[in-house]
Amino acid sequence: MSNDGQAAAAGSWDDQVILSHDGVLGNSDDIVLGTVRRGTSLAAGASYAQSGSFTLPVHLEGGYSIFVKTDSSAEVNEPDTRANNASAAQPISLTTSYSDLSVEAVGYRRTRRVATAST
Ligand SMILES: [Ca+2]
Ligand SMILES: [Ca+2]
Repeated sequence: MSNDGQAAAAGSWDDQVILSHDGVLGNSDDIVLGTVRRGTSLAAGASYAQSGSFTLPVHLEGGYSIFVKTDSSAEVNEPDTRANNASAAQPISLTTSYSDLSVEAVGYRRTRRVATAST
C-alpha cells in the first residue's frame, strides 16, 4: 500500500483480503477472508507491505479472484480518492481434496439359536 496524497494518512485503518467467485468486488458473493489492522500513520509518498495467512472456506472449487482493499471502513480522510483503494482482481484456482469412504467387504458370524420351551 502507498500514500500517493500530499498529507500523511493519520490514525489507523483496516486492510481487507476479499475472495470473489464472479471477479467483481463489492457484490453479494464476496467473502472477507481476513482483515489486518494498520496502526501506524503513513507519511505522504511512503508505502508499506503487509502479509497475513487466511483460511479459505471449505469445498470451494474453480476460478476465484482475490482482492485487497485498503481502508475498508473509510477511516482515513481521503475525499474523492477512494476509487483506487482496491487492487485489481488476482485470479486464483481452488481445488478441494475430499475423503472417499467405501465398503470393501461384508462379513457375518453364524450363531446357533436354541429354542427352549417351558411348561
Ligand atoms: Ca464478487
Ligand atoms: Ca485512495
